[in-house]
Amino acid sequence: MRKILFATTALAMAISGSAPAFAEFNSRNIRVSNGINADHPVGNGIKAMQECLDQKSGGKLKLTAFWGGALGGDLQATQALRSGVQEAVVTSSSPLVGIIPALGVFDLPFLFSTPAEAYKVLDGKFGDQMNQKLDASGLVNLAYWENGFRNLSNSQHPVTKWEDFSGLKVRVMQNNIFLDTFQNLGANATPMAFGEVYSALETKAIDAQENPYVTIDTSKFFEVQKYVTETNHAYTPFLFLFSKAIFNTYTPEEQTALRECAVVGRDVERQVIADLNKKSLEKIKEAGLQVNQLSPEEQARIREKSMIVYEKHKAQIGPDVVDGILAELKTIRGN
Ligand code: TK8
Repeated sequence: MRKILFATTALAMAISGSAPAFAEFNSRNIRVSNGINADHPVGNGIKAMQECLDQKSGGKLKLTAFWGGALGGDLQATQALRSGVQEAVVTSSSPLVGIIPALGVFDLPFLFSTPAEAYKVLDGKFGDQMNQKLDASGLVNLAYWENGFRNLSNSQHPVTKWEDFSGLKVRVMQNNIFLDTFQNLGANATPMAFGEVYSALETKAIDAQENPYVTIDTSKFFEVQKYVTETNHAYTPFLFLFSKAIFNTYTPEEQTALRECAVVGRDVERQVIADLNKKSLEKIKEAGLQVNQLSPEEQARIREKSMIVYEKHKAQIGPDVVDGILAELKTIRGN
């Protein structure tokens, strides 16, 4: 009898001995919405993040992704986070400038020149400063994921120089800085939510849009466009945002797991984008689109003429924010 009792107690102890590792975790269903499709590298990032969460939480923290704007566009989903009715969203920073004007700094044309320097700024002190502003607006940014360098596509003619933008009906994100950048280029710019872009291109309500190659590929814009120009005019980050109202109800262990695993997912997502970029470009060409680069002279000319946008929006973004990022880029570039 004693032996049995001892055995049972030992078993119970063995079980409870392993249990405390996950005792601080509750079963959570975390809805993550996106405007892009499941085959975008964000899909790979979410998968990697889930594997990490499974390990840390013993399978208790579950991500459920909603693709193609199924839970609403970037802005709508972000507002749902702020009011605590949705857990998470992977969103572009650009449509959120109405909530946090400082985020407009990432919309400034030709700000970043390489992914590497963008990572240094976003994953470092400057990114933290922006995270504090997001936090003050009810949004916890778990990590900066990647959207990538944006390029122009259109259905009208090749764009090889400044003058070719003239009169092009270009969809821009719901963001004043993008609106001004394209108006300044002579385009007829129209702000529009991402979810409406494909059909607006298809029905010729607009001629053009701008997004990274990976999005032109996975959101199938190549089906309704004829020309692509490698403009690299902006690198706008994705934010992996969590509702602060909901985050605050989670245990510290759950919060830490989410933060750490969002970084694991980020690294996978960025790597997949780096690998997919070339393949997406090949796919776009194979679909029959004409792709061109800008000559270095023309690239420099467009860049130079776009600098007026910095002055125009500095006050609204916050002079300290604009000067801060430019100073940090100077240090990173070593000049
Ligand atoms: C997807 C958007 C998209 C962005 C845009 O929801 O709106 O053009 O680049 O990726 O965030």
